[in-house]
Amino acid sequence: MRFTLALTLAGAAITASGTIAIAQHSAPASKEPRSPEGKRYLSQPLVTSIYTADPSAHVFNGKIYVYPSHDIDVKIADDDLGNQYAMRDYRVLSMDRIGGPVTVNPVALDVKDVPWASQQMWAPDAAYKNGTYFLYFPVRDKQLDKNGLGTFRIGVATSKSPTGPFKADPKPIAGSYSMDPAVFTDADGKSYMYFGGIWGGQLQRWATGTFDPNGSDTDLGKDDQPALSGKIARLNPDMKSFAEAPRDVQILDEAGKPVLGGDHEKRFFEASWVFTRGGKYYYTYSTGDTHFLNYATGDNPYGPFTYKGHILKPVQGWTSHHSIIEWNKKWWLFYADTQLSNKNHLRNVKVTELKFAADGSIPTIDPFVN
Ligand code: FUB
Repeated sequence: MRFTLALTLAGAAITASGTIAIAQHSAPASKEPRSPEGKRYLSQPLVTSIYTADPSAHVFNGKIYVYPSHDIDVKIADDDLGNQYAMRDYRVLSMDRIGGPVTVNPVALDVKDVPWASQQMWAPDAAYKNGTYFLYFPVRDKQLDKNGLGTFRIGVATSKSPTGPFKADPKPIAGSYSMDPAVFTDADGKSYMYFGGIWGGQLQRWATGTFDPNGSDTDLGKDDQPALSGKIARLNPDMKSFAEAPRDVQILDEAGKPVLGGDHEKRFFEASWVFTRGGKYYYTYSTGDTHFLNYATGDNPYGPFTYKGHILKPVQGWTSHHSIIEWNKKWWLFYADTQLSNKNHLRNVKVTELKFAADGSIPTIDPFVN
């Protein structure tokens, strides 16, 4: 923690708008931060004045905006449902260039201003269309399950500014459930929401199409069956409603068979993100309990997608959640670890360059360097 404070004070400047800008800089080799195991980190936190995770990055009008979860320090023990992730609001990060100063903007949306929500504002995403910015966010509603917790739904909020404040619609998106929305707009202008996450994200409770409030808290014990799939639904032109019932995003293995539930290094857990490159659709996601970021490729937004490999090896901390953008003729992976706190629920967003081989494959990134 001593290091965190020093970095914050050395690198922070209050801007005219009253927001806090943090300059990234490298520490001298001798003072370079190291993991509890003594490893050097591949990259440094984008900001240190607040804890951030689940970074959804976008380029709007040539500027980079990151829509992260805003982690807070609550005294809740870690559990498989993720109760320790008790976030209450969103704050947008913005920067003119990667490697430059990062602005932490004021609160963009607070859970108290979402009429249907109870708690846990988890990984958001954003989109822009016709002069309006859309913030998509998962949060528990007020319909309690067997654990006394609300059911995750996905909400939408709008603003004329990419940094908010955003105004939430009075109800969640009809037909939405689970968490981790990621909105992808294809070259033809059609937009799709990918979403879903198992365990705390409740996707396993929707296996029959309707919510089972007494259903399992995990996907365990079904190793020989096809793994649970993330979901996709095309959005209507209003960007606020589904144009169709959600469908499965199927991931096939190298033999063309569905990835099985027991294959924890390949199966979908949470954190969908889609981009296109070289005519291919890349479906990327987290494997949760094995802590990888993976990718699979297909030839249309719905898939099926064929598993190709790991994008990122496990970071420090339990969760791994990311986004990928092209900026300034290079590709960038935004991700998060727990460098600043070494606590699973207090994460910090980072960025590193993502490379592609000539055949479109992605060499696996190690979040630590030797
Ligand atoms: O940040 C809360 C949850 O943890 C996210 O929604 C998941 O993707 C995981 O990062």
